[in-house]
Amino acid sequence: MPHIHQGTWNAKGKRFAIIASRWNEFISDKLIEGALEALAKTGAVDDDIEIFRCPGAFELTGLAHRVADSGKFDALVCLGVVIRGATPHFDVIVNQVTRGIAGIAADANLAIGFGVLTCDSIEQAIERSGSKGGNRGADATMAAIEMANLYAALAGDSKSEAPATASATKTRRK
Ligand code: DLZ
Repeated sequence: MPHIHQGTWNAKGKRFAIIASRWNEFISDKLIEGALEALAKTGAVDDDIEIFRCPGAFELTGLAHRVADSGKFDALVCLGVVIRGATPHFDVIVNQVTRGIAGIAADANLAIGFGVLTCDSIEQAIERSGSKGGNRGADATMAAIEMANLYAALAGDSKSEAPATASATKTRRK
C-alpha cells in the first residue's frame, strides 16, 4: 500500500488571515462567520486570526498577494460574493479573481482557501453562505487548514500530517 499524505484539520498554533470583500456585505459577513466557526472548531484562537476587508472582488487578488507576501500567516482564506444578475462584467471579474488567487496559491509560501461565491442570483448566494447549501466560507477555511498542515508536513513537521490509510481517506472525505 503506498503512503497517502494528507494534512490534519488542526488549526491550533497556526496563524490565519481572512480577506473578504464588502460587496454584497450581508452575505460576505456570513462567509466570515462560517470561516471563524471553522477556525474555532479546529483549535485556532482569536489572537492568531486577522481579518482584512476590501471593497469588491476585484481588489481581492491584490490584497491576497500582499497578505501572502507579509510572511505573517500559515494560511489565507479569500471570501467574496459575485452575483451574475447584478454584475455586468460577471465573467471578467470571476475570471480575474479566480485566476489571480489560483496564481498566488501556486506560488506563495502559505495555504490558500478559495471561498468566493460566484452565483446566478442572490438566493443562490444566501443558500451557500449558511443555509441549506452549507457555508462556503467554512468549507474554504477547512481546505486552508488542511493544506497548511500538509505544507508543514512536507516541510518536515510530522505532527501536521494525518495518519492516513485508504480507509481513513474514505471516511474523512464528504
Ligand atoms: C462593480 C462591481 C459589480 C458590478 N459587482 C460586483 C460583485 O458582484 N461582487 C463584487 O465583489 N464586486 C463587484 N463590483 C465591485 C468591483 O469588484 C470593484 O470593487 C470595483 O470595480 C472597484 O474597483
